[in-house]
Amino acid sequence: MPLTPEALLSVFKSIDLDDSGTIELRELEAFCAPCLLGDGARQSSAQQSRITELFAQVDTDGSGVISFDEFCEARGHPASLLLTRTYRLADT
Ligand SMILES: [Ca+2]
Repeated sequence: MPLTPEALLSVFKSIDLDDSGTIELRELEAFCAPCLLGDGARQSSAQQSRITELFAQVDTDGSGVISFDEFCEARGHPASLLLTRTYRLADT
């Protein structure tokens, strides 16, 4: 089921823990970690670097934060597999 802009905004806000209107790397890490790992598992350096890589690819203007526009554009991007998975989780 395609995500509506409202649903995307809802996911965005759920990642933006400090309600700053942008997603920082640490917020993406905090959001993705439970999706990648089982409860209580430690984040491996490989998973850490995967999240960092994903963040850099979504942050297309290199500002160091992900704006809502960038977040929306990440849909369908080959690098957004991780985000797609999190979208699906957020969808259910
Ligand atoms: Ca934020």
